[in-house]
Amino acid sequence: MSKGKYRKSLTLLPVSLVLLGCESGDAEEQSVDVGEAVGYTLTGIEPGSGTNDLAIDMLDDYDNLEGWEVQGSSTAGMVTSLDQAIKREKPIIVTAWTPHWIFEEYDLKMLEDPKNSLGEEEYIETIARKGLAEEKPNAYAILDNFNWEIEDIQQVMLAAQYVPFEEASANWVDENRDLVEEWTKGSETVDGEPLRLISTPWDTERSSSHVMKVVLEELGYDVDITTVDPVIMFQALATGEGDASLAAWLPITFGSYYEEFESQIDNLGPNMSGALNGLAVPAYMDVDSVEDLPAME
Ligand code: PBE
Repeated sequence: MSKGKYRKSLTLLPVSLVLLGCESGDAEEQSVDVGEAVGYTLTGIEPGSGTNDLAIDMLDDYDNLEGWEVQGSSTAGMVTSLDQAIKREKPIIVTAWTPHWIFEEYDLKMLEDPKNSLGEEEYIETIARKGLAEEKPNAYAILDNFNWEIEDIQQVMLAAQYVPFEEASANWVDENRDLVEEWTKGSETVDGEPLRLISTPWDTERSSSHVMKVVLEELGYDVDITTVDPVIMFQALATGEGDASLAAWLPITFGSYYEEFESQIDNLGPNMSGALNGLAVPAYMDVDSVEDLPAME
């Protein structure tokens, strides 16, 4: 972190606290300040999302987080709080995940999580309703072939900061014909056959769903994207209301839903690897691990 910048904010503290800080040493002084400055609160996202739920469970995994809270709101709210904190060079701890454009936009670091509460590397997997393979083998094969890299999804996510997802996805498909052909090779065209993709309300899933919509519509499908909460996504496939989803973060984020619905859905395997949930902080903060966060006094 930049010590100079942090010191500037220290001058606002009562003199006694500053003196106390000097006596107790730099690291401790700063880390106690971090807890107080963030109100012993992690800035979360949508209640009911995998990331937010995992962060709540995390509080029980670490002794130093006893009494801390997760303030859930929305992903947009988390990003706004992060942006405001960074503009003022204030400490903030957010629940975050990669891939996400905030890591391109801001200088952030993901805190080490030695207990793996928010998980290790995850896969984003493709799941479908039972029966899709038999009823729409052509579409099923394309969904099954769909596989891309973090760099690919990030291109769509970044572009979609400036243009709608429809446009960002269409451009990406145009620029990545070789890869798209690997997914679609040998497939037949159809005449307006409907296909219902179920997705969740995050940019990672908006990107994958819209890219798949472009790819399938070029082949004559009529693709509808329905965006729902994670648990509803699993229910929609289990009941057959939806055809497929590209949005299953596994094995951790949606692990409990997956266990519940595993026997009622079809898993086509990962479409991307290297996703990760974690706590992120601005790089200027002097904290590297969840274990560095100060316990409440
Ligand atoms: N996420 C992005 C979602 C899944 C995709 C990690 C924020 C969640 O936590 O449910």
